[in-house]
Amino acid sequence: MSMIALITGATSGIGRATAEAFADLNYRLILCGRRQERLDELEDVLGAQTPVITLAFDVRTRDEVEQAISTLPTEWQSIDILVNNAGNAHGLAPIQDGDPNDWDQMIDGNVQGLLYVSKAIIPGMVQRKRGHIVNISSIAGKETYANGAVYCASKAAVEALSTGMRLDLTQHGIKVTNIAPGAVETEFSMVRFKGDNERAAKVYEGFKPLTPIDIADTIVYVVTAPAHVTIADLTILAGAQASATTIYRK
Ligand code: NDP
Ligand code: 8X3
Repeated sequence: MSMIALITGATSGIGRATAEAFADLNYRLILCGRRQERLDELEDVLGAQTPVITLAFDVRTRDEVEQAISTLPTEWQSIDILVNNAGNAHGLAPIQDGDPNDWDQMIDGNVQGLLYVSKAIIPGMVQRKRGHIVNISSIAGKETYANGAVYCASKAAVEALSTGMRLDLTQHGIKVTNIAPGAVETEFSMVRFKGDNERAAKVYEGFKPLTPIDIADTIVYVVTAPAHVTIADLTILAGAQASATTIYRK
């Protein structure tokens, strides 16, 4: 039987590209996000290629996460690969001007949400003694930058969780990979700047940013590595990027 992969944040950007790449491998897909119309469209398009189930839930709400995952039919419950990708930045402001609502979205979504989804899936992996968890962190989890304290803190937490999960789960036959992308052109900056198109576009001006496919290709690489190989931690930057904030623009 083909692998079963659950991807959070599959309705856009890195998650969507990963769903497409996994469909090319004929993996069975459980695709998650909040936007039902996008999930329906994904089911139509990728469902023609491979079996697809979609689950609409907000990762920040523990009951919603547990309820949604509990609806999976028995034959879909043996999840082989979990891609913890859902997340976003909200705002870019000095800490003294930060909006606590933005902080809640980042901490609850990027950290708590990742934990709630993981908790719903890891015990089954432990029982089956197999599985692979891919956590999407960020270069922001390795380097804190000005005006980004809370987003960077949320991604630093993802880095710590990846390490902690690996320490706890390797003995149960479960691999854990942390992926830290640099600047990837997705809806990320539109969300960060609350729909301000112009400001979002500026983030990617003057250099060639990473594409979601670049990250999806990396995820395929890590999940198809031989059984005796664990790719623990990968940082992927744009070619013109030397650090989170050092980008050589023309
Ligand atoms: P997008 O905004 O394009 O995609 C974000 C995805 O996360 C969407 O599918 C969205 O779905 C989902 N999502 C966000 N919040 C929630 C929530 N509360 N509950 C459920 N789903 C949620 O951004 P990216 O593809 O760029 O981001 C994917 C991941 O990559 C994020 O964790 C981000 O932090 C990380 N990352 C991004 C980088 C970049 O430069 N773009 C660089 C490094 C890391 P929906 O709205 O339908 O719920
Ligand atoms: C997204 C990359 O550098 O904009 O995590 O924070 S960055």
